[in-house]
Amino acid sequence: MYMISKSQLQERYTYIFGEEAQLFAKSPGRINIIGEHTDYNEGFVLPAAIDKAVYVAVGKRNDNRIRLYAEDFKELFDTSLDQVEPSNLGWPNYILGVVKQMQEANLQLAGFNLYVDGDIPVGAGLSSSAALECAAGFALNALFDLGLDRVTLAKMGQQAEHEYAGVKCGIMDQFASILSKEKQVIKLDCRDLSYTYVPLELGDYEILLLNTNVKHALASSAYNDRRAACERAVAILQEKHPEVMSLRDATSEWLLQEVQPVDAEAFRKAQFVLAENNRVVKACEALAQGDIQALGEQLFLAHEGLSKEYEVSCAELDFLVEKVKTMDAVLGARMMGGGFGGCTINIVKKGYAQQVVDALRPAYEAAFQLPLSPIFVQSNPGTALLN
Ligand code: GAF
Repeated sequence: MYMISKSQLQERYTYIFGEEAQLFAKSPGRINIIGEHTDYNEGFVLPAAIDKAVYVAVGKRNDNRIRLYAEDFKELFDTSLDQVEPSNLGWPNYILGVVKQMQEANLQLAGFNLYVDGDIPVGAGLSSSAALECAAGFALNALFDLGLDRVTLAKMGQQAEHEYAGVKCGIMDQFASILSKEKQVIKLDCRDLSYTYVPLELGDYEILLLNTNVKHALASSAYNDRRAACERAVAILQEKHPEVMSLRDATSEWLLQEVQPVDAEAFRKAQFVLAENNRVVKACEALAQGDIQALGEQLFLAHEGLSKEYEVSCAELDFLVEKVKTMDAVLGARMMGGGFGGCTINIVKKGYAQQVVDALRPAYEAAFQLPLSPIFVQSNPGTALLN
């Protein structure tokens, strides 16, 4: 069941561009059970696509123009294939960045129109930007018969984010959007992109997201700073251990001996990454054994690390995680995604979600003068064409 139907997309596309769209695609947002800031350190992540998505409608043009329309902004953007460059408007960059990747791979594109709509709350940490990159890439791949596989499209989306949005992200979000399967989480090894699907079976529990409605303007630069700190730690380790290619190769002892005396900040960040990778492994074991309590404990521990060591949380996220620790109906919670705002992910006893929200809301809204928005999500398959 699609939130935005193909006929709605066709109607809007025709209204905007004056002719019919040829193809429609949908690419979902994602949750991540555990494993934050591990992807760009060649570690593990455990994401799943959700039932909220970006939808695109595309059609070929007879000239070399690229015309894009975003329903959220009611904005039209126009350029040509030989002038693909970052735009000040922001949103076109997620599409243009992917087009640039295709051009750099010498793929044959022609002019096209692309219409975007979606129902992923922006700024909630549910990867609406990765979903847009994947939806656009997937649709253009089909429209121009480019023959790209899903992993290549995920990598192009990631590169678009680096070059056109300025965020040096890992591969998790694009990978989850494009490769997810219903009722499964992906255990992805970001070192070699090998992956397995793990059934998301939570027994008497379910996932509840709590959106803080905080969007920090400096989130991208803080994100890039964290990545830089991890890279510093690797560079220090390499002086004595040249075989170290990423924090995946590091040991706690080496971090203590080599990095701590030289760069205390890089040490703390790297230490978090090593611990977070171990938590993903433990969480997968807990999930496989149906031990949801043990899974929940790993989430609480992850939040502690993200907040105190990695320093990517904020007062609003900390508040929500602290409060649910005292609730019997919640087995685990943590901030999710890059951080500095967005959502917490909570493992809540079925039938108790509303009670949890009602218990948190007055205190949250009084403390921060922001609404608290629950988001109920189901795991969903990845990117697909709409038939
Ligand atoms: C953002 C990034 F895009 C991901 O690559 C990942 O690093 C995540 O933050 C943190 O785990 O969503």
